[in-house]
This record gives sequence, structure tokens and C-alpha cells, in this order.
Amino acid sequence: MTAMLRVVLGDQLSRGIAALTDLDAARDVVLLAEVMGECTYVPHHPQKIAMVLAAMRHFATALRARGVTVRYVTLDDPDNTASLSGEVARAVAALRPSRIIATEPGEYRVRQAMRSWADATGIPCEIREDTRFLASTEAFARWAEDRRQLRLEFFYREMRRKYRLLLDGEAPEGGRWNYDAENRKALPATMPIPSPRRFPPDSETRAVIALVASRFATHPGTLERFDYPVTAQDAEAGAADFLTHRLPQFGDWQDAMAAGTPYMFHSLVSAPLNLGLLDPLDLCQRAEAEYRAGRAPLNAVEGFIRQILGWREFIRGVYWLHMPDYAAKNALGADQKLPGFYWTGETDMRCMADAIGQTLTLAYAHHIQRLMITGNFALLAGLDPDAVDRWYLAVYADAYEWVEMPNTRGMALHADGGIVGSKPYAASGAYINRMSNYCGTCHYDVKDATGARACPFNALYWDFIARHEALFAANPRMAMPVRGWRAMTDQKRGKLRARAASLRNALTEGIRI
Ligand code: FAD
Ligand code: DLZ
Ligand code: SF4
Repeated sequence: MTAMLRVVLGDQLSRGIAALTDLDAARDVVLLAEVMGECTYVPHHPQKIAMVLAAMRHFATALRARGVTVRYVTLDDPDNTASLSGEVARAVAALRPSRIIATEPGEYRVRQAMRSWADATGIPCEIREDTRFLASTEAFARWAEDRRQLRLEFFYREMRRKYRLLLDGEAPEGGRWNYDAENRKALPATMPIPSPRRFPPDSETRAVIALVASRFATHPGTLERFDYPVTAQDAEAGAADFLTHRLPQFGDWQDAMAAGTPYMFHSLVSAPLNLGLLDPLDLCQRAEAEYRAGRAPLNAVEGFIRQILGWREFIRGVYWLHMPDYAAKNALGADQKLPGFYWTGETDMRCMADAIGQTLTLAYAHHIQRLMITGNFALLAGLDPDAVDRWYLAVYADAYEWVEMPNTRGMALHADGGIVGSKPYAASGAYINRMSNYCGTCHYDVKDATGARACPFNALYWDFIARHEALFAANPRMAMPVRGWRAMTDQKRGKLRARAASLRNALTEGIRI
């Protein structure tokens, strides 16, 4: 009889995952199950499915090499029940363990299912805290208690002190906690950008790619350019490549965008990090070491650490603090259906076509593309948050609900009414023009707001301010655009609203814009 059944989910592929800490290799069995339910609850990008399944298979191989017994269920196993709960029940029936041990999952939906495993199988199920995060959900809830507003900046400072990162005694290194203002340079016309190290698939991954190609042909996105790391060693090599070659410039160009330049100076660590192939504290400490050795400037290293130690943990804290209510939030009453071009990239807006196009071919877009291009458009056009959430969860290789949802509903759509950010990240074409070279080759004129070829972001921006004028007038951080709107002539306001109405109508009717 098996002593313990230890369940490891597809995004829990860390050697030190809580469910395995006291593993008895001689008596316990580790369950990893490829299941259709997890591959289809949204139409995940085929590269995301391939990455998860290939990483699961490599993780199982590494466990077996350590003498561990693994019950590995493949997607094409004829007895596969298609769900995590079904596979746990089947394993319990076959192995008769005395107990199930699992680690808290990254989605509320899966947590609810996991909590039913004990009753469903008739044996105890111990669910352990996921210790891979730097702020536990309890610690975050304690921090959030009694605060009127949750703000990243204060959380981040506490995390810097707690983990002793970039400190000079008790003060922040360099005298400031945050060098955000130095992360906003626009890219010059010629700027060499080092290509990131990528990882061509080995034979095991190629087998997964073939399986995914045959099963998920209808999901949006292509498989041809799959080259994600699927082992801890490769993920480590990818992170080292970033720390050496791109971190020094990460700070200056963190908010910049350029056509046909998908990665800029970004780290590309999110997908392997969220799977468990990298350790967040190790990444932060190694980035700090680059600064201490004089190889990377403070604005770059602080910016990178802020994203991982600050934003990533803050976002996860918000998710668990506010679920399940968070998933229903729609503070701006947005209800426009998601335009088809989100799934195809077929639009005349150069910035949108570029960001969506690379998303479909790479399952990746960097933060400013997600926030200020596709997210900003969804915000301004009033797209339904449920549909937008579903899209972001489906198309990115790094997307799991704990991180995707507060970024989408909160940061991008302001549908949470200001839990994640104190004001909407709304911007007209002028911002996109300043931070990218998209507009120069666009069908639309970024300087025009009301003509037939006027940049859609411009009229939609003012229409967004007008639609929420009363709400925004009461928010000091939105007072300026409201004043700008009110200062316009009636004639100008009428033209802007007419242009926006025709754009919104085109979205409803499926007319190409
Ligand atoms: P870098 O720019 O190199 O940043 C370094 C790391 O910091 C990232 O790998 C990530 O782990 C962390 N990070 C940075 N910003 C955030 C943030 N806002 N929230 C959480 N972690 C952050 N990130 C995901 O990991 N999964 C998602 O599903 C996801 N969905 C998003 C949806 C929207 C609408 C927006 C605006 C952002 C989303 N993000 C998501 C955050 C961010 O865009 C990605 O983490 C980042 O683009 C990943 O690329 P990178 O590894 O090259 O990041
Ligand atoms: C994303 C994903 C996919 C595509 N497939 C599987 C799978 O077959 N088996 C599995 O255990 N996990 C998979 N995952 C990851 C889960 O969806 C993830 O663990 C939950 O969403 C919780 O974060
Ligand atoms: Fe995007 Fe408008 Fe610029 Fe075209 S003109 S690339 S739509 S911001």
C-alpha cells in the first residue's frame, strides 16, 4: 500500500514544492496528470499547453532519476478522466494511499475542487501553503487589514526591508525606493537589442508539440516558433542570459515599444517562473549582485526587483484577498463584446496588429504592450471584462488566474474600482506615439482625432472620459483629463463622440477598423 499520494499540478514544477518536502521515495507516489479540462477551460495558446505538458514530462523524468515513483497520466491515456479531481480519485482507487498531500493551487476554481478531494475519496487531503511566494496569503491579508487603499509602493517597501534587498542600512539604496520615473525613455531610431537565448525543443518536447498540434488545432496561436525552456536548467540559462545581456538596459527602456521587436530588454522569466522552474528571491538577489558588481545600474535593478518582489506578490495578494468576488467586478459597467481581431490580429491599427500578432506567434507580449496597447484599447472601448479576462488567460504562456486576473480586471480595465491602481491607465494615441515607432507606419493618423483616418485611440479616449465624467471628476488623479474635456467646445466634443460612436458601432458589427 502506498503511504502518501503527493499531487503536483502543472504549474507546481519546483523541486522544493511544499507537497514534496518530506517525500519518502521508497513508499510515496507522486501524481502528475495531463488532463483535457485544464487544457480547455479557456482556449489556451498551443504554446502554453505545450510548455506546461513538456515541463511536466521533464519534471517527472527528473523525479524518477532521483528514485521517486511517479504516476504520470498522459493526455492520450485511454482511461484519462479529463479532470484533476478525476485523476486524483482514480489514483486513490488504484494505489490506496493513506493520505493525499497537495499544494495550494494558483486558481480559486482549482482550490474549490482540491477542497473536495477528501470527501470524494474518503481519505484525508492535506493542502499545504505554496511557499514559493515571498508573501504568504495570510501575511498579505494582515498587511491589507485596516488599510483604506492597497498601494503597491508601501507593500513593496516592506518587502524590500523583509528580504533585505537593495538596502543601505535601513534606507533604500541610492536614497529612493522607486526609480520608476527613470524607466520611461522612448527608444531611439537605432538601438541594438540583444536577442534572448531561446531553447529549441528536444525529442520529448517535440512529441508534446505533435500531440498539442493534433488536439488543439482550433485554439488561437501557432506552434511553429515554440522555444520556451521546459526544465529548471534551461530556465536558469535563460535567466542568466537576461542578467548578463539585457538587465543593464532593462530600466531605461522598460516602457518602450517598437514594431517587430517583441522582447525589447525584458527578462522573459514570467512563463518559467510561474511554472516553478525559477525561484523569485534568487532572481532578485542575483539582479542585486549585478548592481553591486557594477555591471548593471540601479534604475534597472530596482525596476526588475520591483516587478518581482513588488508587483508579482502584490497582485497575488489581491487575487486571494478578493476572490471569488473579484471575478465578477465590473466597476465601469463595460459590456462591449470582444472584437474578433483580438483572436486574429487583423486590424489596421498598427500597434494592435503588432501586439496581437506577436502574441499569436510567441504567446508573449511585454508589459507595456499588454497594458497600454491591448489593455488600453479594451479599457477605452469598454470591452466586457469577462471576455477580456478570458482572452488574456488564454493567449499568454505565463497566464494563470492568480496573476492574470488582477492585472487585467484591476490594472488594465479598472473594473475593480481602484483596488489595484488608483486611476485607470487610459491613454490616447499620443502616448503610444511617444513610447513606440508604431504610428509612423500606421494606416491611421495619430495626430487626428475625428476624421475618417483618425487614430481610434484618440476619440475613444475622450469618449471614455465623457462616459465616466462624473466618476472621474471625483478622482483627483483624473481631474486633469476631465477639465480638458470640459474645456472643449460643444462642436469638438460632438465630433469626438460621433467618431467614437462610429468606432464602437464598427466593433459591434464586426466591421474592420
Ligand atoms: P519583465 O518585464 O522582464 O518583468 C520581470 C518579471 O516581473 C516578470 O517576469 C513577472 O514575473 C514580474 N512582473 C512584472 N510585472 C508584473 C505584474 N504586473 N504582475 C505580476 N508580475 C509582474 N504576468 C504574468 O506572469 N502572467 C499573466 O497572466 C499576466 N497577465 C497580464 C495581463 C495584463 C493585462 C497586464 C497589464 C499584465 C500582465 N502580466 C502578467 C504582467 C506582465 O505583463 C508580465 O509579467 C510580463 O510582461 C512578462 O514578461 P517578462 O517576463 O519579460 O517581464
Ligand atoms: C495550464 C495547465 C494545462 C494547460 N494543463 C495542465 C494539465 O494537464 N495538468 C495539470 O496538472 N495542470 C495543467 N495546467 C496548469 C493548471 O491549470 C494550474 O495548475 C491551475 O490553473 C492552477 O494554477
Ligand atoms: Fe496605434 Fe493610433 Fe498609432 Fe495607429 S496611429 S499605431 S492606431 S496609436
